[in-house]
Amino acid sequence: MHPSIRRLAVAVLCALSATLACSVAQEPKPDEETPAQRDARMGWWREARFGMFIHWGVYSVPAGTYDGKQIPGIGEWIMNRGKIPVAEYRRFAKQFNPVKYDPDAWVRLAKEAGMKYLVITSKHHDGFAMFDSKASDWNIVKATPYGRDVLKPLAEACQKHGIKLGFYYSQAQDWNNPGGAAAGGHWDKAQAGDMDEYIRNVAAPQVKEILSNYGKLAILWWDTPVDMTKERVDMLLPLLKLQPGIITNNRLGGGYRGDSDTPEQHIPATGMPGRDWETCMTMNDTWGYKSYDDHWKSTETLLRNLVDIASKGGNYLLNVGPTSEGLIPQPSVERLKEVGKWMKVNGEAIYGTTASPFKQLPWGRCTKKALLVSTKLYLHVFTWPTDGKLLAPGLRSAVEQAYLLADAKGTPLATEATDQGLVVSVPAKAPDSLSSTVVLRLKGDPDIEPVLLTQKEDGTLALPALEAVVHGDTAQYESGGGKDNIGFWLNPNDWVEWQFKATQTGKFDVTAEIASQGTGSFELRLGNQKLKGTAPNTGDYTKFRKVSLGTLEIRESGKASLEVRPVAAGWQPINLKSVTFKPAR
Ligand code: FHN
Repeated sequence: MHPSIRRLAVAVLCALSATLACSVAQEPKPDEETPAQRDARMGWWREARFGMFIHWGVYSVPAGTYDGKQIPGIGEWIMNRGKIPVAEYRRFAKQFNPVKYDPDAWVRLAKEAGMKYLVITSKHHDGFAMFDSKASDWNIVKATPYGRDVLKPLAEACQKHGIKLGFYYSQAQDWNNPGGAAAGGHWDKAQAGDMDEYIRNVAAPQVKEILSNYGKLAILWWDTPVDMTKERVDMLLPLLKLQPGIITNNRLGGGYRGDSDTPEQHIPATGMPGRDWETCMTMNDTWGYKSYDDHWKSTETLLRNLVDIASKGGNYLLNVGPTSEGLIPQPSVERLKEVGKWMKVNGEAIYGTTASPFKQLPWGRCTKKALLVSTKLYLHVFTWPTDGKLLAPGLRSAVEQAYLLADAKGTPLATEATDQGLVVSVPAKAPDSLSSTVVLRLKGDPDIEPVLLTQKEDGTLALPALEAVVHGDTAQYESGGGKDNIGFWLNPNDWVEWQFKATQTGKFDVTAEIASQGTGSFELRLGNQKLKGTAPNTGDYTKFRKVSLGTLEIRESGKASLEVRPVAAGWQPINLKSVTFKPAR
């Protein structure tokens, strides 16, 4: 099924089950909350912007290897991927003895990195509780030589160092407790059982335990809501009342949207306007420890991800996967310390900031902070200008102050208002090769004139999906996982438009990059000219083909707009990556 259609179906089902759930589920929030109450509840989380994810469990013992073979995939899934029988997997617990576990050091590391909260797997899909549980003996106290609850001292360390604590809990997927493997498939009859009973007798009591026994909890992080009907959700949702003010994500299921959306391993190109969101990401390729995964992201990548996410209004939940001895891998420690060094100087440009008012910046990113009568823009410069001139494109506001965040003295930088926008004169050398911050304090709200796309010197005009203005209900810009296109284009009344500044007139050959599983027709409109097009059936919504659409004439210089509109009759969705004009030969 086309992914867009599947998503629509899921959305419809979710909406439907959310409506039905009203009569059953007692969602304590956000229905009963005013927007101001919600803002107050989410306040610390929006301020924080950066948190630590910890995937830790029995899977750190095999650490990616079972029966002498390296098991492909993420480390915490080894039981499932290796189809390890329950009794055999349970033997790994006998070797789980994290004698080097130092929760205080973990929390100090998170704090040193500039993180404000952490979320640890209290129970992952292998069903192993990292806490003392009365609901199942498959827990760290009863099944390991270590014999102690690891969450308790972590909660204490968080409390001591002022770090908010969250628990991850896999509510629907449990490969050890009978009935919990329904969602992920069985491979051992020991897993057989009834999922409702599993939720009633294991998941719900355990959620009650983690919400009751560790003091103030900031976050409950659900995961993989497979087969979570509203009846099952109803067994868990009321428990949240045990922790007033708790923040939950969107992965409980049953139509419950929670407080935050959770893009995983990617950063949405245009953020998620109107929603709180948090990208969770690994530092290498696995969440749970794998002894041979050395595919570490560089500090530069991690740091720029953090900046990128903040510039789109989201949080970054960055993962570490400790070993079975209780150590956070050294490459993670090093990177976190380096990020922390940067945060010491530049943290002001991350914490409590909101999304960039610029659509795109060729040299980096921007974050924003509204003050009483002024606004601070933080220009995060990844590519330092070689000519010492940094252009904030289209910025028309009066500048009260401009300086480098790394300059403790706050030496003023010269600024100049130009046709293109505000130009800041910066020193020849970047203060930080990873990302340097230029602060602009503006009078009032930023006044930014949108910068129009324009033709290249040879007359070529490139109109990429990211720059399109989308009109309608379903069509939207999609990115990540090889996508960079307008997709989800189910409604033939939706249309897209590019505004551009024509500098060269004449006739142009027009092409478009399209992926589709049908041959829907559409129309390009430029002023009163129209051009018909038919999508190629590329067989896959991620396989794009360039199609020639014919010729259009740019008749005069200046502002213009190109529209792409479906032809309603027989419309079949297309994914549109770009439209290009090239001077006709
Ligand atoms: O299956 C899990 C995975 O192991 C990991 O915990 C991630 C983290 O977001 N969540 C699930 C996949 O979405």
